[in-house]
Amino acid sequence: MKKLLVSVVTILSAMTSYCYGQNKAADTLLVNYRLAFVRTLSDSFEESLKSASPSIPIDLNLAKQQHTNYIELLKGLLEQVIELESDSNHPDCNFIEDTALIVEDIAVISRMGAIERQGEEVAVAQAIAKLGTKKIIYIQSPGTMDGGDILFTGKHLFVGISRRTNALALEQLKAIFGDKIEVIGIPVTQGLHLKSIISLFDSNTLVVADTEAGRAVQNEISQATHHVYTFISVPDPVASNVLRIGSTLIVQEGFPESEAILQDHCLAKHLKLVTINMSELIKADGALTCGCILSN
Ligand code: CIR
Repeated sequence: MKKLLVSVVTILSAMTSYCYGQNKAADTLLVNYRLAFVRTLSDSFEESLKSASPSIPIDLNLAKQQHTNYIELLKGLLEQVIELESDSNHPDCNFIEDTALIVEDIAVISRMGAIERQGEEVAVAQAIAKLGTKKIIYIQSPGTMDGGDILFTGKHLFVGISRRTNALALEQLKAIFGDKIEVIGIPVTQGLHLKSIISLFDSNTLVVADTEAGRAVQNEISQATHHVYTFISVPDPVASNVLRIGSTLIVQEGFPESEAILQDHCLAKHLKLVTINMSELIKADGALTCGCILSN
């Protein structure tokens, strides 16, 4: 009996470490990006789209400095950062995440939900094509998609159905990825994008805003995935958008309560938390993920 018990325990512990190993491997693969595309902040940035009414005036020089700091931070974490020139006809062009989605060897080029932003994707598609390693697929009209609505966890591709991304784009994404990854639509009732209220901590853990909209998204995700994710709830919606690259978690500076919560989780998972001040980009609804397109 004792022998049998020992064998069962041994098998169980072997299974646990195998699964842990698998998860760890999946996690590493997911966040160990090799390169990022970024786009210089335009001189016309003060004219960017803003949801606040009245909008808060932007300090352009400070915005440029903060954006440069962000790019420098990425350069320290990645093998390659490809910087596209700004386009003054597109004041929002530095928010490059919205223009395309890269998942492994597939790049989906957005048809962005805000008409003012359509066209930003042209230079981005050209730059991705130059890599020569990605199959490029365009979202077709009348589908609209902003990259800020796409949350990829390795297991699932969550697609925020928002003011910017519609159900037709969701159908197209299901056709593109559906045979490999489960693609799930998540209604976004408040805020700009899905990732304005939820983002990736690791392949099993998501950071979510402790707001009505955040809780609604958390419930949707939990139910649709049979509760496979753990959620880290933070009080500041802006701080719910974190940027995970390798073993570093980039967090917005200036939200101490949320930062303390994230720091505890980082310590538990041996991750390094780094903060960055993006006050001027926040005024144009910019989050941390929106400044880059990451790729392995
Ligand atoms: C916009 O309204 O499209 C821009 N002002 C902000 C885009 C932020 N994008 C993102 O978080 N993915």
